[in-house]
Amino acid sequence: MEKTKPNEPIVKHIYTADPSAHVFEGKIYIYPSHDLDHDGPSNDNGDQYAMEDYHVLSMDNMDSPVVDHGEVLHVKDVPWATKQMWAPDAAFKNETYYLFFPARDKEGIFRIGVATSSTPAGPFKAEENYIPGSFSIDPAVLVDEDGRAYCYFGGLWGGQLEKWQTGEFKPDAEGPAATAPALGPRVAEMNEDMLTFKGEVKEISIVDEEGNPIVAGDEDRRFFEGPWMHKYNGKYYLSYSTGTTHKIVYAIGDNPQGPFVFKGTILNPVSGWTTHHSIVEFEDKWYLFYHDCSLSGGVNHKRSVKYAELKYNEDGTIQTVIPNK
Ligand code: FUB
Repeated sequence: MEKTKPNEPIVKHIYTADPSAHVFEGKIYIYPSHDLDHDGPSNDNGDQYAMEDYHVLSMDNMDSPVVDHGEVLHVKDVPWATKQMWAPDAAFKNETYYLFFPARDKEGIFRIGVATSSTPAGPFKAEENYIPGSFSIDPAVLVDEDGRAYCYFGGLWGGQLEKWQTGEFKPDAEGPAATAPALGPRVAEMNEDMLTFKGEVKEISIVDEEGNPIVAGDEDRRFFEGPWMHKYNGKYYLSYSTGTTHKIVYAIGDNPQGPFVFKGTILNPVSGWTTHHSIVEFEDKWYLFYHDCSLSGGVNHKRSVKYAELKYNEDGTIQTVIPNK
């Protein structure tokens, strides 16, 4: 098996995307989407992202080959789900590994489900139902140092976040006006069981340095999809994709539920429409895991996971990663 190199696909035998990287049991485990190698049509609803299962990948260290632990969960084994197993994440608590994932339910509405395993490499067993009160896509779960866990989620367009502005699913709802505050990602504290939300789902506020909300028309800075949360020097870093402008950007806050002050760009646009990432510390260095479409020659729904080292400035801001295309 080949060693991994920064800014190269970490595996080439399957297409992988939306990597959520974690250090479990002293290794890096990566929980990606598994892109299907199909030639069907594309649209703004994201129908081309027709994924059916998840694989888990792991690396002993940053120089070692990547192990593909195989299929760990298939949509046919998720009682409530019908299709589109999009960007997942994983967390460890209660001596259990939890896989969080979005998929469409029997009514075509995106929901967030959980599956559990006694090992980070799976296989995972899905719960009977999705998390009650969950909606939209792209869950990312932070287990904070005090043991409290938070689930961040949300995505515009095909991710359906616009349709939940009233708290109920409205199939024809559109996003806010360009001058109105953008829709924020959602956060819910998890119960101790890690299978249910503790309280209400809250909308996260992202503001500029003057405290003004980032507006919906500010496509270089407004939230689109793919929230990720990490901590650095006691601060909470919320990072996400800007979708239409194809950047990974970040905002910093003092509280895991916000508000967050917009700071800048972590990753410039990659090849392909989507961009999606995670951030992890391993052996005293920080890494950005991301994806692009270079291996498929630019096919938006055939993506490959890569990584790059992430560096901070002394003031806690992050140096922008310039991807190779
Ligand atoms: O992989 C399907 C969707 O594309 C993800 O849920 C989004 O974040 C985007 O990467």
